[in-house]
Amino acid sequence: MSDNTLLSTDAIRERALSALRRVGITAPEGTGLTARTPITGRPLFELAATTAEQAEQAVTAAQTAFRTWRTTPAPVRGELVRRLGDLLREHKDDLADLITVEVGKIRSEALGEIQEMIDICDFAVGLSRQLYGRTIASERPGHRLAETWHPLGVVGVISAFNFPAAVWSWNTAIALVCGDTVVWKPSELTPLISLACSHLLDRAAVEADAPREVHRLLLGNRGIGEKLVDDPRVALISATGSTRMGREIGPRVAARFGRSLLELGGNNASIVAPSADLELALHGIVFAAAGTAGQRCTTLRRLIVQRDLADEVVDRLTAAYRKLPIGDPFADGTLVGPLITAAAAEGMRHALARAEAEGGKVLVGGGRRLADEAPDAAYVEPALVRMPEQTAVVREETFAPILYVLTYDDFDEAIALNNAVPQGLSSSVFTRDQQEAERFVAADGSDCGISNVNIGTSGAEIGGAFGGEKETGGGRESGSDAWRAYMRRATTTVNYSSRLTLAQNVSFL
Ligand code: UN1
Repeated sequence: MSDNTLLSTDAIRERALSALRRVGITAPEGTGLTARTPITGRPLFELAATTAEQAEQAVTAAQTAFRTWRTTPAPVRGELVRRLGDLLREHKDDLADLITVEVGKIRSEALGEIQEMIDICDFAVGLSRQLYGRTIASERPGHRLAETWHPLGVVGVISAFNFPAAVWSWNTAIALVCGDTVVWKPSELTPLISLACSHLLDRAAVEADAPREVHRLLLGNRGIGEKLVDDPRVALISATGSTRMGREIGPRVAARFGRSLLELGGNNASIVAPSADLELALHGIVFAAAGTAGQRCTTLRRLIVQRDLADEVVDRLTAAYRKLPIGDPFADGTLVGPLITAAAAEGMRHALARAEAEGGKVLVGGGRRLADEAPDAAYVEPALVRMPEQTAVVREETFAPILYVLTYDDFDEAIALNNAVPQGLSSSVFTRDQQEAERFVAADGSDCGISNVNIGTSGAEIGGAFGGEKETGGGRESGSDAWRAYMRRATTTVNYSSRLTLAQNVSFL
């Protein structure tokens, strides 16, 4: 397999500019923030960073808009999200281009990310007529007991580089139909797609006759994010990123009694049991481990294979890894694009060295590609590493394509290994044994927020709640009833009789 030729930085810049233009944004200007592309590792443009004063004003504007938005009927709020979904459909190719430019995702995965946004908009529009509360049987005659879900306030969304648009839309589409307003601080590595998403939502607001201040974008570094985290006017901080980041944000938000929804690191495993359909399993494993160059929070990082199968699985995976086309994410046929930064590649090298020191053997991968063509970019070969046991490096999340292979003898041991890491996002089992499948998803099976059977760990649909346990932070976003985190619940008791009856049979006077 040969690496394909890369586009030049000038060609990439032109591609980004024309995508921005079609979305409705003229050439970015200002200073303070640099947009880059991992395809060549080079800078593209300078952009204006949001000042501390502007961030303050953005929260004020969102708070003011909340006062009218919270009483706008939810199905009318849904119309704004419906219009956003229409615009996302119209500009799907343009947005996917920007994601490839800034994140280095291959075309199919970049389009998939936009599809995920369209899907969540559809979901949120339906939800705008389904924000149900319960009526509860009252113990008192002539009383009605009910719960009502009300809008919460300003939601601060802090998102990561790897799903720069989809994670924003999971939060924003749901928050908007719930009657909240949103202030968004994206990763400083992805300002262009953030500008494009924000601009499309502005357009949707104008067209749907909604206040534009329901959404504000803050472009900048960590300091801007911290302002949002510490602002008592921000009712909920929904943050996606590393466990390290979550450890800082969680206590700061809690200290002011704000709410937080944390979506942090994963260290996802798949078990391969003797009855597995190996062809299917291998396909699922390679996508989950090497897809998106290992930069999903759901990326498969640990493979737990029954000992008798291990050699065959490892041989077939090694062969598949050798054939992975690595290179220009815009080129047809590429499956593995670049890592986001040189620092990410350095992190990968460091983890591989540690794995070897801890007794591991790198079976394939780990090398650098395209170093001459793009010295500032970080193209790496996905690595497969056989480990003697679940050592310290295996228990950490390295945000790069490293798959550690471990073996097990009996199924209980496999489940124990799956759970013996600090993170708890995603997990899966490949088996055709129904008892094993059911045990894996049972209460004493996988301890993760996502547990799959006969598919990999990544690529969740938006219809389910997304998130995980332990150091993954416990938050749930996206589908199912994740919307409840974006609303406040009021319990209401109405006495429609002419007697005052006290609960619990209490008598007074
Ligand atoms: C993330 O990596 O932050 O399940 C989100 C998946 C995608 C979302 C990943 N739907 O892999």
